[in-house]
Amino acid sequence: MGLFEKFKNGLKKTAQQISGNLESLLKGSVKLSEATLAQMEESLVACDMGSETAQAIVREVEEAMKREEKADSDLLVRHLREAVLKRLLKTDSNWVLPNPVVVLLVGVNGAGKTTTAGKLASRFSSDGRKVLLAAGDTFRAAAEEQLTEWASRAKVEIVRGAHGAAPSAVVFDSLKSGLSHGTDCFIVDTAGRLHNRQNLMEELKKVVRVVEKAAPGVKQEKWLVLDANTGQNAINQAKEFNREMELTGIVLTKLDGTAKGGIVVALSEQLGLPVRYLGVGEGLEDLIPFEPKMFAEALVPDLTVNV
Ligand SMILES: Nc1nc2c(ncn2[C@@H]2O[C@H](COP(=O)(O)OP(=O)(O)OP(=O)(O)O)[C@@H](O)[C@H]2O)c(=O)[nH]1
Ligand SMILES: [Mg+2]
Repeated sequence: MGLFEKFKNGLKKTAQQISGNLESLLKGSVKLSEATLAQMEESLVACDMGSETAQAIVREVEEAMKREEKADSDLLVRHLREAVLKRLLKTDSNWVLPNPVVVLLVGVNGAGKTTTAGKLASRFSSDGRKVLLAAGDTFRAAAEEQLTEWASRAKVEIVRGAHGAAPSAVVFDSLKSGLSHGTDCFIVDTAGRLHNRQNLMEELKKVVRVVEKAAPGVKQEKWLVLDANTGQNAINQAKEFNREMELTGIVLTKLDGTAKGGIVVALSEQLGLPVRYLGVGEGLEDLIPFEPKMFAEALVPDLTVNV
């Protein structure tokens, strides 16, 4: 299966729920009823968009439909997709990976940080960047081995510290060694942590400060790695991490599974945080750059394609 198919497959259920529902709701009807709108809102909430965002979208679609001559289901889908896309575009600039850059991957346990570090290393290296992986997870015994495995798969260098060393010390060492050897892309794996553990947040902030000091002028990307199956709690996680360390983006993993996808819209609307990459599997290549239009079309597909 191609990457895009994996991604579309993951969102299929959600897409069917959103567009499929509308189709049956509008069958034979000439008017957009309150019940239809309520049902639409419900399906948006069910796919993790959050009630605030879902309500705003439904209101917008309702307004747009008032200007149409009939309550045609294709039109309804189009307006819904436009409302979703508008939100995704809010955070979409013509972003490119800075050069040089330090990409710091943070998030709760098991979100997919280490896997994502490996995938990103491979991608950026293929793009011609000189990549170095920094094993900033010095907490879990097997973490460094796991990242070393990814480094060899991605064919990039890795810097490891002593077990139990401060993550900031490992990052400092990797900067020192990398910068003198022409590295222009540092990817830092970190230990999983809960967003409400203050001491662990301080540890991350220290990493950020060390980079600022040891590599002044090097842009830092601070990406929260989020499991797409987290549900609405993802918003809380993002808010907390963002408050502590001013995130610059999100990587949403495990979209190949039973993920719902609406969380991307909520993140965009409520936090203004851009999604940069989507994880769609456990392999080296299973990563796709986030594209708003592609995402909106997968989430709210045309009825003819979908049902
Ligand atoms: N299906 C699927 N599985 C993924 C994806 N990304 C990561 N995983 C799996 O999720 C599990 C956890 O991934 P890790 O990369 O170890 O997660 P982590 O955030 O580094 O975990 P900690 O270091 O323990 O906090 C592994 O089994 C990965 O193979 C993805 O995009 N799709
Ligand atoms: Mg890890």
